[in-house]
Amino acid sequence: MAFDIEMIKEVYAQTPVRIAAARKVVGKPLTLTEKILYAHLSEGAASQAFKRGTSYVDFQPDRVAMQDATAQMALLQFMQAGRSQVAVPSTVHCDHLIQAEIGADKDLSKAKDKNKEVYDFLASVSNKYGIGFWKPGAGIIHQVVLENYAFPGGMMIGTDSHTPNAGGLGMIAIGVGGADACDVMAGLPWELKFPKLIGVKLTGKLSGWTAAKDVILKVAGILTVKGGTGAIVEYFGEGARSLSATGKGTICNMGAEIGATTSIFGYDEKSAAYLSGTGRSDIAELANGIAEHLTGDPEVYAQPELYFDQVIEINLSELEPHVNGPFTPDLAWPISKFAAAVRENGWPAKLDVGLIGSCTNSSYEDISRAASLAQQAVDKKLVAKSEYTITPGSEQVRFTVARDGFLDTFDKMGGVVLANACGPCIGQWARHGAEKQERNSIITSFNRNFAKRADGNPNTHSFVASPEIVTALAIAGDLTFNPLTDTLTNSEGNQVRLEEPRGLELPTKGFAVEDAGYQAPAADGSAVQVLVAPTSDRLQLLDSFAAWEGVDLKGLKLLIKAKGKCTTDHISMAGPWLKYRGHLDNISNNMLIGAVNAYNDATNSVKNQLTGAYGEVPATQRAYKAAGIGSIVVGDENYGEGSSREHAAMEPRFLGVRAILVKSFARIHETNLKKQGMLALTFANPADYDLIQENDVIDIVGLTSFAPGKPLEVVFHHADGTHDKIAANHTYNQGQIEWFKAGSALNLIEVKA
Ligand code: MIC
Ligand code: SF4
Repeated sequence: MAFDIEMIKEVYAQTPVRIAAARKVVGKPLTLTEKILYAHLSEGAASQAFKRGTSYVDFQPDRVAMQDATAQMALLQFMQAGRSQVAVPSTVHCDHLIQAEIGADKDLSKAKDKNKEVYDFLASVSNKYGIGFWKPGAGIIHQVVLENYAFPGGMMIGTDSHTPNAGGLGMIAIGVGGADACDVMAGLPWELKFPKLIGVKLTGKLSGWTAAKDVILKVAGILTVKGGTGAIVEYFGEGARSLSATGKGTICNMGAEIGATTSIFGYDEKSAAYLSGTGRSDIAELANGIAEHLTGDPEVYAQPELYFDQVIEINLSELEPHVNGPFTPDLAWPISKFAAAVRENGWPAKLDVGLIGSCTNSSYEDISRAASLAQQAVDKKLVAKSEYTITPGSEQVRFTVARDGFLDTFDKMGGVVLANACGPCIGQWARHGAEKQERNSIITSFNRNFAKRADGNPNTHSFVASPEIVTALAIAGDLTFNPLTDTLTNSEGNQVRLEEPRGLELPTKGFAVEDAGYQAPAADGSAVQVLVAPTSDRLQLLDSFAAWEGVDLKGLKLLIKAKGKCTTDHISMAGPWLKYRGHLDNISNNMLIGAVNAYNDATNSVKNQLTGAYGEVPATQRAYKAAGIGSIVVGDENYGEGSSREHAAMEPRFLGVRAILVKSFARIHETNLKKQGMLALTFANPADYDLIQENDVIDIVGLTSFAPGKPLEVVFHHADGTHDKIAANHTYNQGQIEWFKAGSALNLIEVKA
């Protein structure tokens, strides 16, 4: 069904040849990352010693994966590209649109009903263009990919920022916007700035309460949410080899939270065991045949500081379990310091809900280790004080853990098993009472904990930890409980201690599944009709964006000067808005509604410069659009952090915003803006952020000689008649400037098609 052994054979035939060619030009030992990148240069890209962080390089990924919430826009664009079939193996996964409310079965059948139009659309487009379709209930994209498609030494892109999960199996897997996926599916090369390389040397071995999750929680604390921007993180060392493949997947998956392009581990015995455990021993055999090419050169790992741009060392034997948060995934607390942090900061110590699962922590190992704690709770007569939910990552994992009795154990502890889907992780959570906006705490084994993300309540303090720590804290119902040192009072009034969690990396009886939920496409899809009703409020065919008018942009209004964190959740909220992911006009009504206006510290309240009145951001921008006036958005550091959703770039484009001018960008968002024909600019001098005033009229000058490496000029005309002229940097190369001129990258593919 799932993997394409022929394609993998081809990749493995080319890999040694291409690496040998790279060795000649680079002239020194190679990291694993370099090997895989060089093995995937597109036909046209000559092998040369690329400059890290500077050279734009064309690659040819082996496959594409898309999840339902982003696939809609990706495929609407693909339909415009004029091709009859996808050029590389591609899949769609229905995971984001299932709302968690009661439990797996009821929630799934409700979702199938509610999202029928969208699922039918995705199924028929997939069928038509040769794309594999994973039905709702089959699981979360990254788990399904890890189980079925990821392979050592491969390269894939996915329309989701957590695509790097496959790095756990030694694949370069990168999250992108739908427009990038559209290029690759159309057979075009995929462009990436040759990344910087961060090496993480893992020594020692995990034990006791510490889990793979704690490695990435610790790394997030060290590197922060922007420290990985433009870099690939390569893990190595004896500690790396001791981690299970799914544990490695967790680390790579959450590497999205440090802004890394992706993260990767080398091929080793654990990878081989996982491949065999998931029915792919033939791939393990092939990989064994070229094993030396599926890991970095020994010289690199012996003296990493000579080959990586930055090196971090973590001793797994000394690593403590961590809890990160609230409101940002990089606020890292070792468990021994967490209780004091909770008290000192006045965070609600009572824990309302513990949630395990998600794409990053829903493996057999995760679930079995969490279940060992649940079993102890039952045996030791502890009644879990918090609500507790479990989202399995795939039907295969769910079926297997059900067979092995773990779901029954959770049930005895009062846990609720949710559908194999993203659910609460992306705000698909009908959390009763959230609308009261009470201060409360939750803890999850997910990736992200931005304000409002899980339940829409800005006062929910969300923390991130391993499934083991989440389970222990849910049993205690108290964030200040440290399972390593503290006891709990059981229903008989006795003090009891939770022993260290235990689990299995892979099921001893093997994985099993009745219906994995896969639907293969038609061999010839030319007769398949894809229908989009013109009256639909969920799907809308795209119109091309207008080409650049050929002159400097003058007389623009300031739509909003966003202050502080402005993630894609702030720019294009998910949760209730996910339903409009296939309808650009409708989803544009959420544009920037979560961003904080620097002039009044309020969200979704900006000054309409035409009337002087304050109004909602989307409505204000629609007023400018109606008046034929362009605008700009100003932002702070790491603007567009988080997800790959290109809606965060398409909405401003659609509503007539011309430029986004910020202190710095997150990688995927910056590319998404460029693809859609927007100007993505950064302050040459970040302090110039302070010069812009609420009533400014803005000009962007220099576009007629827009060129790589040459800053543009932005003039802020203030209301008092004075002005400030500043330099704005950009990272457009010549090809990307052509996208801007054409109105979007897609406009160019359409012309060529
Ligand atoms: C997320 O975790 O934020 C999401 C929801 O998976 C997004 C994709 C989306 O917005 O659809 C991501 O990570 O890219
Ligand atoms: Fe889904 Fe959450 Fe993973 Fe995003 S981070 S893919 S929403 S489970």
